[in-house]
Amino acid sequence: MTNNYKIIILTIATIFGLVACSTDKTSDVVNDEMLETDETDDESEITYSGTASITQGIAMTTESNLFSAGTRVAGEGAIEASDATIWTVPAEVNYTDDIFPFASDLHNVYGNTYSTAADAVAALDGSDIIEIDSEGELITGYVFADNYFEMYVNGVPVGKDAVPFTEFNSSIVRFKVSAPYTIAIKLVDWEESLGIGTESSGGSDFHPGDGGMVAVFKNEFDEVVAISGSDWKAQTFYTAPIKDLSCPTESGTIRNSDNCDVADSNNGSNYYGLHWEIPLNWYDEAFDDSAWPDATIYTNNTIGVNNKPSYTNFTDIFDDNNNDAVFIWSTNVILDNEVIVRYTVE
Ligand SMILES: [Ca+2]
Ligand SMILES: [Ca+2]
Ligand SMILES: [Ca+2]
Ligand SMILES: [Ca+2]
Repeated sequence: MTNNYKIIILTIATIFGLVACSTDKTSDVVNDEMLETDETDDESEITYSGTASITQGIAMTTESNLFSAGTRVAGEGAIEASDATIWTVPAEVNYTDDIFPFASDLHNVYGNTYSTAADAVAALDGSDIIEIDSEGELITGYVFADNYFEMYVNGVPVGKDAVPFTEFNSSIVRFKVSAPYTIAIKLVDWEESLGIGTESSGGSDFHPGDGGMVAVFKNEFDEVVAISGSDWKAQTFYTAPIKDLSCPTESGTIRNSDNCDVADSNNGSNYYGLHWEIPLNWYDEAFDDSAWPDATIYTNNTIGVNNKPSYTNFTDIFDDNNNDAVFIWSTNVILDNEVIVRYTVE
């Protein structure tokens, strides 16, 4: 049950601004302007009918670039919400944690690029295989994620994406496990303007990028045992940019921003972000995801993969006529930037 309530958005920027102005004895003009701005903010009570913590504006950069070879800068930031909680944007990840293994390459212009999945698998020496159950089946997973993934099976890390942002890449994970087992993946649609979910694109400084993930899992007989689809669960934990806080709605566990504006702009510095806490044991087999929304499916055209060799080289895997894996995400593939998907293989 969600209660409607009113919050007064007093931005961190305004607080800092007032502090700065109160110590600035030389600029009465600026002081007057700031006070007027403050009055305006006080009057603008904004109706937000959801459970998220709300941030406004661009985060403080805490990591300038996780992957300096990449085309777009994959930074990380921290930002304080109106309820004084602090959030890592676009997501807390294990990219620099050596204990969390990298997935192997299907196609990665900074690593190995293969023309076929068979070539990519043939190049592996077995040291990549994560053993969850010693007597388990060898499962090979093929993943394309826009932009970044971290995958667990029964709570065990089995692979993280080699490229956090761009260029687009695709990956292989291999693990030994006994059914039933649960696949849980953290997905991040990375951002250039930290905290507001945007990137520079098409002449606009603040273009809301999109996400999307497709995955296929096969056993050692090359039989498909799981594909991404609407029978997966998907929940969002970070939604941005939000231009109007009265736009997003919640119904039960559904965090809906489908009616929110996604148009490009050249001034996103006051946009909002919505943040929800991720359950501590989200990757465990025992985590109860039954109340989570089903994944929403998206076409290849919507995700825009038809010109990307990291996808098109492997359509025999991702677009199998008999077992067509489809792109999944939460309900909003543009505004939802940190999404967790889960699926149990019986
Ligand atoms: Ca990637
Ligand atoms: Ca996005
Ligand atoms: Ca993206
Ligand atoms: Ca497909």
